[in-house]
Amino acid sequence: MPQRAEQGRAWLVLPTFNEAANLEALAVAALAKLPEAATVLIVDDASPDGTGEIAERLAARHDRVRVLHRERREGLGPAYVAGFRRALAEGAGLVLEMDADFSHDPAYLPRLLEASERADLAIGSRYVPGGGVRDWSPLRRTVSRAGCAYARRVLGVGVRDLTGGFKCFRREVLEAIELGSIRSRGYAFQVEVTYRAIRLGFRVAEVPIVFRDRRAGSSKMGPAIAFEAAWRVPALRLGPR
Ligand SMILES: Nc1nc2c(ncn2[C@@H]2O[C@H](COP(=O)(O)OP(=O)(O)OP(=O)(O)O)[C@@H](O)[C@H]2O)c(=O)[nH]1
Ligand SMILES: [Mg+2]
Repeated sequence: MPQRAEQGRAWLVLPTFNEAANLEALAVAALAKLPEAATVLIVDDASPDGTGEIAERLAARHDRVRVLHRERREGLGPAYVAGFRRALAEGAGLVLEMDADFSHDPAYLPRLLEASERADLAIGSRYVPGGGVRDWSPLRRTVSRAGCAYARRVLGVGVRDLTGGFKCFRREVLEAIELGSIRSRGYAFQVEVTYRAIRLGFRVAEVPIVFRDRRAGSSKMGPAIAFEAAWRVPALRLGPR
């Protein structure tokens, strides 16, 4: 079956900045849930807490783990673009992305892979029946929900969880969305890639997930990232296509 072959050529891209307390356990848990031949690519932006060294140790121990070290912290968007390019260059058939802090449970990885048999882009979604958020304060929940509703409305799309970062792309999607012209750095990046995929006519499926607060370490989310998303979302409509 061609799809099985594609799942074997799955690459999981894990962006990290100061995830020393989470990375090893997360990478091991993810490897256990992925097909045997899948690859895990850690993209570390020179974390000062030693995450890069942990990634190197993992790569030395597991031949399915690779590391891409970047010199400077540039935000999630550029880290993902670099990771996606590497995965495509190495022949990935499916490319997955997730946070490296246990907010995204590796147990959902098989469901995303399965959904990508029917869809070009499968999204782990907090805002479809069966999905949800644990641990967050009422304020953070409201901000997230309102952000998603705002983006949906402004962009006129039906996808419910536009800001989430737990996804599985078929290779063709990443080849088509012109990674080089993406300027978003924070959450806006997640909105931008999904919106481009929709505009190009790719099939998008939402898979319910329960999102939890990060297990350890500190958040990189701040007002600058939320502000970027707020002004960039309307601009996406005027984007390349
Ligand atoms: N390579 C790289 N990874 C990043 C950067 N910023 C965030 N990340 C990673 O992207 C993922 C999501 O970032 P988080 O810090 O969890 O941001 P968040 O999910 O908005 O915030 P919390 O919910 O509080 O955890 C995590 O794996 C981070 O380590 C960055 O500038 N470069
Ligand atoms: Mg997080």
